[in-house]
Amino acid sequence: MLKIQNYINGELVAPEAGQYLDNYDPSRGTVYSLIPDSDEKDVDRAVAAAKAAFPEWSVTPKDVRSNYLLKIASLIEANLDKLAKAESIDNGKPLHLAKTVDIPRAAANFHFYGTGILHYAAHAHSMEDTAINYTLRQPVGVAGCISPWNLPLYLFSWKIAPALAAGCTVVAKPSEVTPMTAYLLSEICIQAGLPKGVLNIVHGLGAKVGAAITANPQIPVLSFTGGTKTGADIARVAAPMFKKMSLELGGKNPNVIFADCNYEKMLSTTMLSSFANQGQICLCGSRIFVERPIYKKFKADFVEKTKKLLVGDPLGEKTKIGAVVSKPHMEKILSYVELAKQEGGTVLFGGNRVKMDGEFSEGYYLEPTIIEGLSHNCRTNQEEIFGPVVTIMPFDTEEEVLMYANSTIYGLASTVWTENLTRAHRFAANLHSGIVWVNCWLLRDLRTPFGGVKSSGVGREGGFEAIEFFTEPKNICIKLK
Ligand code: TXE
Repeated sequence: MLKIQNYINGELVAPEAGQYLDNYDPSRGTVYSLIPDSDEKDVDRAVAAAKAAFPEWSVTPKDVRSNYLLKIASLIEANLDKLAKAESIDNGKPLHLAKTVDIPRAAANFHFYGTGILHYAAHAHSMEDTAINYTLRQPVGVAGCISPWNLPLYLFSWKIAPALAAGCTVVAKPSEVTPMTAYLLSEICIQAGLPKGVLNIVHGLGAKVGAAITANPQIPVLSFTGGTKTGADIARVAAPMFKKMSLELGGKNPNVIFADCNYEKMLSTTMLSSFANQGQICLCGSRIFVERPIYKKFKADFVEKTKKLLVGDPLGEKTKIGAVVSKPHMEKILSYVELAKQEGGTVLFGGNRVKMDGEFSEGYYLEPTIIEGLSHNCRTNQEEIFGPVVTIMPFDTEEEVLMYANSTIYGLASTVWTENLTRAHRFAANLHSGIVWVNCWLLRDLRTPFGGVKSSGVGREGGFEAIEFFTEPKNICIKLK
């Protein structure tokens, strides 16, 4: 059985204590590999390596840093099939999704920051003939990067690439639920000749390895993506240490459909925004609000199309819905379906575990689920479920649906469907979220600021925002006479 190794100081090494955790294949419900059950000692070794590498890496010319990132990007592309299959087996997502979204985006993340750093410039402020001010942006130091299980390599690389581009060295921790592609990335970094200690990957539990990274006084900057509760736990430790933090947390995103929308485009995209990656994307539109004149038609069409989504083996060509990531997560999602019924909801379709046969009989498969008849402020419509479960609800006025959309503690992403340009601009401006898609979903330009408000997080990733996050601005004022 494969024993995943940590990547510390340029080498693949066992955890100091020699302990390992089971790593499950969610499509079969079986253990298929082992991951290091690392602890504080492993994190200390990784931090020492990152600290030792920082002086040189932080002054390595940008074009040299860029070349390493571009080399990693091209090796990810060259290993697309292997990485995509590994991601699909580790996470349970359809292979097609890993091949067309996860892994290409991981390569794009390294390519984007490998080129972006060459064009990043800071400002100067002239005081005419009195003085000149210039802003020096220097890499913060050793960056801690902690990422979740839903888009493993995609989100792991989304943090690591800008940190390395900015001149930071990194101690990174992937989710213990989906460690495989982070391990394969270690091998790629060795192949790319990345200098030792520049990137270190320590596998293990959040409460042990994640907490050790968070609390380590030699890590002044933390980039985290995961649950809102965990984000709060991290902030509670890091804030009194005055660490820089980027927290990309949960979401409970509204999908607002006006009667004048381009109906066919809306319906096909809503299938994706509802159920892609088994609904395990923080950007999924899990609360669907439909203007009353088209509610009945939408309900019938949406249920009809959802019934046709094939739930099956993630490696299957025709599979649209794979396995959810773990047994505890499957049970959490099913508990929300029960809660919805207790809150007065009607399950229009789905709500059950899909019992497969043969080698998949123990896999974590759920039916895509549509629920109607709930109030906007019940728990089912307020709490993040993070599975293939959406609620639908009619509305009559723009003011009413704006109140519904903004009524949760979250504020990550919103989707709006309307052909009325004035309304699109007005409604988007009034939504409490960091991202608004109009007549599209998950259309991403990596230069744009990415992140949420309220309990969806603090800070922004993407574009030069991420380079600025991993650097400290220093104003230097020079008297001219
Ligand atoms: O996230 P966690 P999980 C939401 C979603 C999901 C919930 C929990 O609702 O059900 O979060 O998912 C590490 N100190 N999202 O369990 O626990 C952990 O090891 C430091 C939304 O995956 O937040 C993992 O590497 N680190 C999200 C990472 O944090 C800690 C995507 C995320 O784990 C830690 C995923 C600690 N105390 C889940 N505890 C999004 N916004 O995309 C855990 N970790």
